[in-house]
Amino acid sequence: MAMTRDEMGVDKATALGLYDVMVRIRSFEEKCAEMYGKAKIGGFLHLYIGEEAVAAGVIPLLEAQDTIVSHYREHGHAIARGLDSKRMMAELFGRATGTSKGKGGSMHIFDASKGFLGGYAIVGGMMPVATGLGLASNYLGTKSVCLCIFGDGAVNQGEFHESFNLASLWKLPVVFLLENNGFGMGTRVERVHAGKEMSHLGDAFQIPSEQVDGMDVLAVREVAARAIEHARSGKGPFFLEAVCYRFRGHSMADAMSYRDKAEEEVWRRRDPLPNFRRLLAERRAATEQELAAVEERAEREMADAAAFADASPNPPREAMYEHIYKE
Ligand SMILES: Cc1ncc(C[n+]2csc(CCOP(=O)(O)OP(=O)(O)O)c2C)c(N)n1
Repeated sequence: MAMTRDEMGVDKATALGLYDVMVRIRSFEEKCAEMYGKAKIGGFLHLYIGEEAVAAGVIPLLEAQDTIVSHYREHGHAIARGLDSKRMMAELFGRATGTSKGKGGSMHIFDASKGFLGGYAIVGGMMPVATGLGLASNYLGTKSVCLCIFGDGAVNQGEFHESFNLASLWKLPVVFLLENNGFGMGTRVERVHAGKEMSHLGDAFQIPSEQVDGMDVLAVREVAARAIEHARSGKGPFFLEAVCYRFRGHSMADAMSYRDKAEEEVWRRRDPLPNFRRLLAERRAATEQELAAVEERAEREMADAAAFADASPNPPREAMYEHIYKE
C-alpha cells in the first residue's frame, strides 16, 4: 500500500534512522537464511522478513531502563534494541562468543545489559514474565516499561488472559504488542480464534487497545509513542495489535502449502522497506546516496557478523555444566 500521509510526522534524521533499522533487520535475516543454507546454523530458524516495520516502529522509542521480552521470531527486535549483530550471529552458530555463549540459539537471544530479556520458544510464555517485570518496575519504582511481544498464536493461550487481568488490575507498566501476521505455523488465525478483532480483547480487561497497520513504520511509531507514554505515566498496560504478514515460512522447513501465491503477492506489494524507501525519496527526506549507503553498510555489517561467528570457537566441553539452574 502506498503511503498517503501528508506529513511524515518525524524529522528527516529520525526517518532515515527508521529505514536504517528496517534494512539492518532484513539484512541480518537474509544472512541467516544464507548461513542456514550453508549448514552454519542448525535447529529452528524463524525469520522476521516482512514484519520489520513493527520492530522499527516501536523499539527505538523505548528508554535504556526499559525491558523487552519476545517470542522466538525475535532477531528483529534484538537488532532494533541495539544488540550486537556479531554476537547474535555467533549465538545462531552455537559459538562461545554468542549472546548466550552459544547455548540458546536462534530462539533465545538474550542481553540483560540492553534489557533484552529473551526470546521465548513457548507460545505465550513471555507474557507472565512481562507481567512480573511490570510488577518489579512498580515495586522498585524504576519507571521502566516492559514491552511484551507475542504472536497471534499466544492470544488463545491461558497466559494471555491471566497476564492481561493482573497487569490491568495492578496497573502495571506493560505494553503488550501483538504481531498478528495471520498465521500460527500453518494455521490461519480464523481457524483457531473465535473472536473477530483481537484488539477488542483488551476491552474485557479495561486495557486501552489499538490496532495498527504493521506494514507502515510511521503509523506504528505514532501509536507506539502513545502506548509507551500511557504505560510509563502509571495508567497501566496498553494493548497494541500490529497487523502484518511474514513473507517466509514459519521456519526454514515450510513448503507454505497453506496459503496461495496471489495472497502473498498482495502483501509483498505492501513490503515496508521499498514503500518507506520510496516515501523518503518522494519527501526528499533522504538522497539516493544516503539510502544506498544505509543498504551497503547493513550488508557489510551482516557479512562481518557471519565472518565473526564463523571464526569463533565452539563452547568448551566444560561449558555443558555451567549456567544450569539447580535447586
Ligand atoms: C505452548 C506452546 N504450544 C505449541 C507450541 C508449538 N508452536 C511453535 S510456534 C507455534 C505457532 C505460534 O504462532 P504465532 O504466535 O502466531 O507466532 P508466529 O510464528 O506467527 O510469529 C506453535 C503452535 C509452542 N511452542 N508452545
